Amino acid sequence: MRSATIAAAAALLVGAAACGGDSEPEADDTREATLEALPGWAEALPDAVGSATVATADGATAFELNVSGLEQLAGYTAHVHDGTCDDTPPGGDHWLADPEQGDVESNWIHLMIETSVEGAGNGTADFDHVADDRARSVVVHIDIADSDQAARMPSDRVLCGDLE
Ligand SMILES: [Cu+2]
Repeated sequence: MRSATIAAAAALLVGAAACGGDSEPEADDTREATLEALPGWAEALPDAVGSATVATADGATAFELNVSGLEQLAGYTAHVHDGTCDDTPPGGDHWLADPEQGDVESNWIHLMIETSVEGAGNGTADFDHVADDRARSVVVHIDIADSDQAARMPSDRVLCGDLE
């Protein structure tokens, strides 16, 4: 009986391989966020806005960000976060692909941009993670070391937008 069981299992494996090993594709999902300046920054940068797209397909995620009205020639980092913009702090913590791996860069969906002389910037990045429904917002942080203005602000969190 035991060998019959093994033979059946082997047949299943061969069957899976014959179809290329494909499982059902996960549902593709595109979510967007409209980013607005957070308290403190809204007064300093009255025209600051942004938009972000988080698109999952085929087990991967594409992250796209556009910003304007920010400080000129400044460095910013954007992450997908796990809270909403009404949380404290806005956006909560980093979304983590595998929460057990902890808060490390390889576990994030993020990108870095440098603004133009007009204070605008954009970027795209692709990840092997699938942004699931724990991904709830996009937060843009300024690199405080780059900015006198940032050093006077209560937080490095400049923009936040909920993913919808
Ligand atoms: Cu962040």
